[in-house]
Amino acid sequence: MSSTTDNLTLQDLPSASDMRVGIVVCEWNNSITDPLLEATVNTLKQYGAKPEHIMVRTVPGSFELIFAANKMVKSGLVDGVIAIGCIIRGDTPHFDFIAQGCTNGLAQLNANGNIPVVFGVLTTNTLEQAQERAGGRLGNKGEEYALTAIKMIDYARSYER
Ligand code: DLZ
Repeated sequence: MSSTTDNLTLQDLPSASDMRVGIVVCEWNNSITDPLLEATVNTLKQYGAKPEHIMVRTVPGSFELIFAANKMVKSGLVDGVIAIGCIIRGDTPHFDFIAQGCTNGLAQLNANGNIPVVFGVLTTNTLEQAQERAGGRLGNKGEEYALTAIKMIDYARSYER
C-alpha cells in the first residue's frame, strides 16, 4: 500500500497546534468522502491540530464546494480550507462539467484568496478507483490533504513573519 510519504516530504513539517483548519465535504459519493474526511481530520490531529480548531461543514455535491469554500475563506475563522469531494464519471457529459467547474472555481479561490485552499477532490472513471484512494490499495488521500494544508498555512505565514 502506498502512503503519503511517497508523494510528500515530512521533513520540517510544522506543528499544526496553532492552526485553524476548515473542511468542506460533499454528501455525493459519501462512501468515499467519509473515509477521506476521517483520514484528513485524524492526520490534522496527529500533527497537533486541536479538535476545536477543525471546522467541518457539509455540502450536497462537488459543485457546491466553490460557494462553501469561498464563504469559509472570507469568514476569517480559519487559516486554510480543505475541499473534499469525489466525482465519478457516469454515462453523460455531466462529469466533465462538474469536474471542470469545481476545479476552476477552487483554483480561482486558491489564487485570489488570502488563505490556501486545498483541492481534495477525487475525479475517477470508476467507484473502484475512488475506493483505492480512500483507504484502499493506494492509501488514503485524506492524509495528503491534511499535510498539504499544514504546509500551505505555514507557507502563507512565512509572509507575515
Ligand atoms: C449531479 C452530480 C453528478 C451527476 N455526479 C456527481 C459526482 O459524481 N460527484 C459530486 O460530488 N457531485 C455530483 N453531482 C452533484 C453536483 O455536484 C451538484 O450538487 C448538483 O449539480 C447541484 O448543483
